[in-house]
Amino acid sequence: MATEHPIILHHFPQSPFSEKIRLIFGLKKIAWTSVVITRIMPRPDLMPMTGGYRRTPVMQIGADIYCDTQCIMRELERRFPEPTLFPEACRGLASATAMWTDKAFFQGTVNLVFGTLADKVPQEFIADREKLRGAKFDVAAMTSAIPQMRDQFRANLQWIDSQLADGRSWMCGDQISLCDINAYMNVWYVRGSLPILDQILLEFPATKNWETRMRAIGHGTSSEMSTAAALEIATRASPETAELADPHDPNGRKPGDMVAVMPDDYGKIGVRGEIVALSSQHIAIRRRDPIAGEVIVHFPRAGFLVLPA
Ligand SMILES: N[C@@H](CCC(=O)N[C@@H](CS)C(=O)NCC(=O)O)C(=O)O
Repeated sequence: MATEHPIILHHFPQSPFSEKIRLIFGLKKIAWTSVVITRIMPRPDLMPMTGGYRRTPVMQIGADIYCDTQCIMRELERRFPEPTLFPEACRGLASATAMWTDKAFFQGTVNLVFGTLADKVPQEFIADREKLRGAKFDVAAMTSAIPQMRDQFRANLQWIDSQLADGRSWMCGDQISLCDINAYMNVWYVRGSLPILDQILLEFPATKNWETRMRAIGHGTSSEMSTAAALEIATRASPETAELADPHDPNGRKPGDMVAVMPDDYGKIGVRGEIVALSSQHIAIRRRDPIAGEVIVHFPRAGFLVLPA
């Protein structure tokens, strides 16, 4: 479906979560606009749009702002249904894999990467990620835990490998799905950061071939835009999300309620706004920002808190 606003991804090249979305652009052959943001805060052109949500990536379509890869991929699937990320064989599980790949699997991968990079990790990056997590980013502790992290990474890889063991091309069968995109992020991150992946993959040849297939998908076609130009688009556009009530909301929330939405794990900055649309998997809130004007910010529900504001 064509849209009059460009599909903008705010991301940075080393971001594994952004890689998921770049691959979806490749898979669905979507033309997109790349806005490269700094790897650490501040991000003065992006925060007026998100209302303080600071994790990467963020997708922007006009004055609609999509936070978290769960939410971004659902919107991309809605606009570009082919090829689907949710084949029948794993329609529900495909989304649920994020709770494995993005949390336990990813935390182990991050510790392995930064523990191995050790004193090459810049001090400003450490300070920024300590703020993000509200906890020490203890590279020395990660370095001493490398043997444990290697064990964890291997155990997770083995799950991918046994899924592929019958010779299938993709984790759910002969069609690629979100399961592949979600799991691949961790392999991609180690591939790009450490020289040890080929050695680790020696015992997992099916996973190595799958990695090659995943990489071949590419990133589709993109053009570059500055952060300032993207903000200007949001400022001029009006949000396009229609009001949607949820008759089954277990807490009786409804459009018009004021809430604060934040992740439940890290980057826990509450974004305040008025509910516009909600469902079991999605909440959209309207904000009026002194710089960006009226925007609607979208979040997933799994892994997010919705608090009265
Ligand atoms: N659950 C989030 C996780 C995103 C995430 O943790 N991204 C990392 C970068 S890959 C991040 O936000 N780092 C801190 C930052 O960029 O400010 C998602 O799926 O989008």
